[in-house]
Amino acid sequence: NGGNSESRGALIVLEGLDRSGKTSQSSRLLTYLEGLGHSAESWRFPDRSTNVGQMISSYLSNKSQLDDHTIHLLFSANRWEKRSLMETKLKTGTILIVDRYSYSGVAFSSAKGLDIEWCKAPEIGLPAPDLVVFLDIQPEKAAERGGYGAERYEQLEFQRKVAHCYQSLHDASWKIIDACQPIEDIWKHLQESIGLCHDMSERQTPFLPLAKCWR
Ligand code: NYM
Repeated sequence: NGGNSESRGALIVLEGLDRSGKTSQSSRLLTYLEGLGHSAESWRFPDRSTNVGQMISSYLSNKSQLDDHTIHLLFSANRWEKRSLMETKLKTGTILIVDRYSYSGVAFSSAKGLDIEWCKAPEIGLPAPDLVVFLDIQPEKAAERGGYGAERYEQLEFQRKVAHCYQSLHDASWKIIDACQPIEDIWKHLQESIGLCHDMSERQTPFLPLAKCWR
């Protein structure tokens, strides 16, 4: 029912540590949803194509230094600058598959020691996901996967802290998939989770904003 303005699109978020397999699963999901005749798009945060995104990219590749609070707010600003487009797409029936969202923002910054409530605050009011899928992998296993790149945060010790922070973020609504399974099994579980969400995208209710109480 692509482009059908009668029903809104679903906002599907994929979260997980670096090297947990989010990117391959999102592109597979996109192909799958398009194959079913849906209007769907695959997005990722940070979106490095904007001015803010370029500042983030430069920070991640160690070309610039920024205060931890400053970079946190830039990651958030990078989502806010895409908000109206995100909402337009959802309202006009496009399913958005988003590789990382507010939860990455909070998990990575609070892993540095920033206060978790302070980290959540700038995310309040962004569209709330209909489904959050967490690709669960032990930091040690992720590190074995072809090694990390040279970007900031891609270190085992830090990823352990991020894993711990993700633990305190997720609630019962998250779909947690063991990311150490064979790739076909991960895909099967992801498809099942999408099945649940599919009904939701047929509904005409507007999406909710992330509320103050989000975990
Ligand atoms: N990251 C990503 C954050 O620290 N905060 C955020 O809000 C987001 C969206 O950026 N290590 C971190 C997680 C990743 C890094 O992401 C770049 P990717 O998915 O490797 O492009």
